[in-house]
Amino acid sequence: MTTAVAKKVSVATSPSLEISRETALHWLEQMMLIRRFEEAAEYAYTQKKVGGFLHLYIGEESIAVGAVAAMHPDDDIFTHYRDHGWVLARGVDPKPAMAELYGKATGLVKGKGGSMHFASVKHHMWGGYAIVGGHIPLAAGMAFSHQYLKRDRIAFCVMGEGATNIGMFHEALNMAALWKLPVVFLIENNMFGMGTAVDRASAVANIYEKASAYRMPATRIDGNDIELVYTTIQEYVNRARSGEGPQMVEAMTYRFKGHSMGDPQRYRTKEEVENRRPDDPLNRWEKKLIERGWADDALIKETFTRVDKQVAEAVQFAEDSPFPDPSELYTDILVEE
Ligand SMILES: Cc1ncc(C[n+]2csc(CCOP(=O)(O)OP(=O)(O)O)c2C)c(N)n1
Repeated sequence: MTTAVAKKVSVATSPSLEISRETALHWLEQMMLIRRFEEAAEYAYTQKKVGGFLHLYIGEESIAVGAVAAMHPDDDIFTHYRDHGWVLARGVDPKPAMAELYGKATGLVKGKGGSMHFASVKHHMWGGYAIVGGHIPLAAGMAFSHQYLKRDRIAFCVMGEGATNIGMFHEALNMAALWKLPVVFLIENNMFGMGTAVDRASAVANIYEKASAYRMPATRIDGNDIELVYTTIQEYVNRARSGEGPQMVEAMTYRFKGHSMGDPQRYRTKEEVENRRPDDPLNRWEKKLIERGWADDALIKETFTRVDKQVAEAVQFAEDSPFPDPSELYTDILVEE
């Protein structure tokens, strides 16, 4: 593989279909689950049942679902704080996920992390980091351990485009490239870092071009096209796994909600958001499945009903669960030898 400088943006066209109807419907259900889970979380937040920060992934679901499908279950994922979708796509039960948002003892990390720190070691899901860019060197470190111990695993590092302006991004990319580490960096370019548009924050308009400074293969894709996400990530993950060193994919997307709850969104107009609605990845996938004769309105409704029930049960579980005992303040803070 030669220098990064990437392939052209793939906007509208999907690659030829290689997935089964069963897989297609599974992806649909996973995207619906993430959507409904977050809508329920948003509602609970407005009722003051969920505290702290809450960053919603609505409009970006195809990236997590497509990318997770392209990896091995024991590949290690590190994400930023916009992490609910990644954890659910990895197969984590929505009940402990919801309980974590509620700060309950039955939560994914015992109610001590909240929205930004979802993690499940069993699922090779290492979190959920609130410091922008802070997890990038951790992913490189995990990739180093895979290489050193000759494991057949890669590290997968998810971040927003804003994180690529942070020093740790460059340090980690440099070392990853120098040591040819098995790591894939995925940039979810949702056009804004908090209230700052990408072109006001990054000197480089095409984020994936930053990889070329480290001679890293990179590409930019339409992240709202789930099949394209799947096939591209599969290709880049395979390369990292087969010893070709670090890789980068920039997935273009758009977040429909504010940066986090309470964002007045003065940096964009309502019209701008509405104009992006036809590109909603869930609706696009529904339409595609109907066109292919793989689903109809009744099946879609039925799937939503199933997902709604699952989310309602998760909310009930969170509501019914106890808060952690105050003694929990003193556990999980040191590693015992
Ligand atoms: C080191 C650091 N600086 C600033 C912040 C405040 N902050 C939180 S999210 C964010 C924007 C990051 O945007 P991006 O990486 O594009 O991710 P997105 O939220 O759009 O998914 C900022 C500046 C932080 N958490 N950490």
